[in-house]
Amino acid sequence: QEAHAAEMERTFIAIKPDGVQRGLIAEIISRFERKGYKLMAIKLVVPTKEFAQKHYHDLKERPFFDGLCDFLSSGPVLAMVWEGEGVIKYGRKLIGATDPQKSEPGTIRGDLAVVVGRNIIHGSDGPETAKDEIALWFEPSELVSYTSNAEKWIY
Ligand code: 3AN
Repeated sequence: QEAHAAEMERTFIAIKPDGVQRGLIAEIISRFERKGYKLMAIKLVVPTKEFAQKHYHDLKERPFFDGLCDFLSSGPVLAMVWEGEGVIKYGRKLIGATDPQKSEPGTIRGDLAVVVGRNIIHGSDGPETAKDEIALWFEPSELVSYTSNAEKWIY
């Protein structure tokens, strides 16, 4: 079980200021938790605009980049690291399409959001991004390694 745990995939998930302000923290966390993913790190932070620009650096050529960075830095963001088999890809599935109008019902954005500029949650889109985003948002010492009793019933 220990060797297995060491290989587990991790992703960075953030509830953006709209999700926090709307009181959706518990709702969103519970979807990852009930699925069987494991919470490794969590903190509530108000990012600076410079930090938001770093987080979204891939989008800096897009017309909505400035507004997006203003928005991410406009209030508390709940930053998290979740771990589990396939968590990067399946986490994106739980989240739903970027545009909530195109997100399926049953997904977080499909059930809880209406427009793309207020889509309440971020999730890393691949293994490299996950590694970079975890390193940007968290110190290694903030990741908590532990055994959960549920794991032997999930895997
Ligand atoms: P995702 O968050 O699904 O990975 P990205 O990386 O393409 O999608 O976009 C990052 C964020 O940028 C989105 N979550 C959304 O808040 C914002 N965004 C994307 N497209 C638009 C758009 N056309 N207009 C406004 N904001 C957008």
